[in-house]
Amino acid sequence: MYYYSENLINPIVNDEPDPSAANVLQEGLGGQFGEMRTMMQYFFQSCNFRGNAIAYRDLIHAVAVEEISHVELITRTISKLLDGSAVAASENGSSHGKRRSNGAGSTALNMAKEQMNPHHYIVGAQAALPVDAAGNPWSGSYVHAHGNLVLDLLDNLVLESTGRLQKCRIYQMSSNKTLRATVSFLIARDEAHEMAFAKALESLGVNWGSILPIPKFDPAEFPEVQKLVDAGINRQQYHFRLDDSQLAKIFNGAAPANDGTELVPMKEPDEAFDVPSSPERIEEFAPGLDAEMQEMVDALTDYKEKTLRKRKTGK
Ligand code: MN3
Repeated sequence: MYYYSENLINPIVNDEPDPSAANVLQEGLGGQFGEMRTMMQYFFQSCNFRGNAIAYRDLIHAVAVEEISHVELITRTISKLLDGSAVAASENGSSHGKRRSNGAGSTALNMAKEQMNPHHYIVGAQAALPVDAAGNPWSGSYVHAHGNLVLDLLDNLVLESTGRLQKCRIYQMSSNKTLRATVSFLIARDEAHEMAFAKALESLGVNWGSILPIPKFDPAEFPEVQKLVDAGINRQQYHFRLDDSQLAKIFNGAAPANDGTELVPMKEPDEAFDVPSSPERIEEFAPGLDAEMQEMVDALTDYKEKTLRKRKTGK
């Protein structure tokens, strides 16, 4: 079973809408080495696990559960970068100005035609899609669950290293703070996951020497990542379980980066962050409630708020 807590694993930072930045970030969500693949690959590997090497299964499962929150974080980041981009463009062009209605003759979504992926406006309502940066739909064929423990761990290390490499490239494509905050967090966490799978292989006889992490870079060129590394999140792994996990049997001691750092197993991250709410988008008919339906929604919201207040205060 799974339980949910309405928190983000990292905050989404405010900046201007940027549809091009949103589009390159799609590679990190629905690309061949993106978060949707890591989530599904580790999930299938842990569900299909055979034999009694439970600590290895628990380690793979721990990362699978964390990847769900990465999918959530990057999806919301892409949506944040898209949200309001059509209104911003039409205000800049000053041919339309502010509007509350999308009446006949309106070209509120005029800018969508010129975007890298107009599906962000036609199919989604200025929101993320399960596709890569070239618009290809995510595919289950990306998922590798070989049934062979060593091969699965090697495959996972390649996946994390490639994901981290691609995110370092995406970081250099935009200085937008919304994009950089999320990408930097994912670069730091990919490093932790490289350590997790490398440590598991180390426990089976591998000596990594000095090849990890992949890629290596000058921290001064990635200041947002360095801040997270200084806070130690690139050496932590969480298991997110209400019952017990054997994660710490493998994820402990010297990091396989062999740089003098230690691995830190944890139940959950030290901090959790608010999930931002998304405004209505009249030009996208989202959520598309008319006055009558809105009244019913308001009544329900009122009811819910009143019930919650009653439960808390007894009044
Ligand atoms: Mn991830």
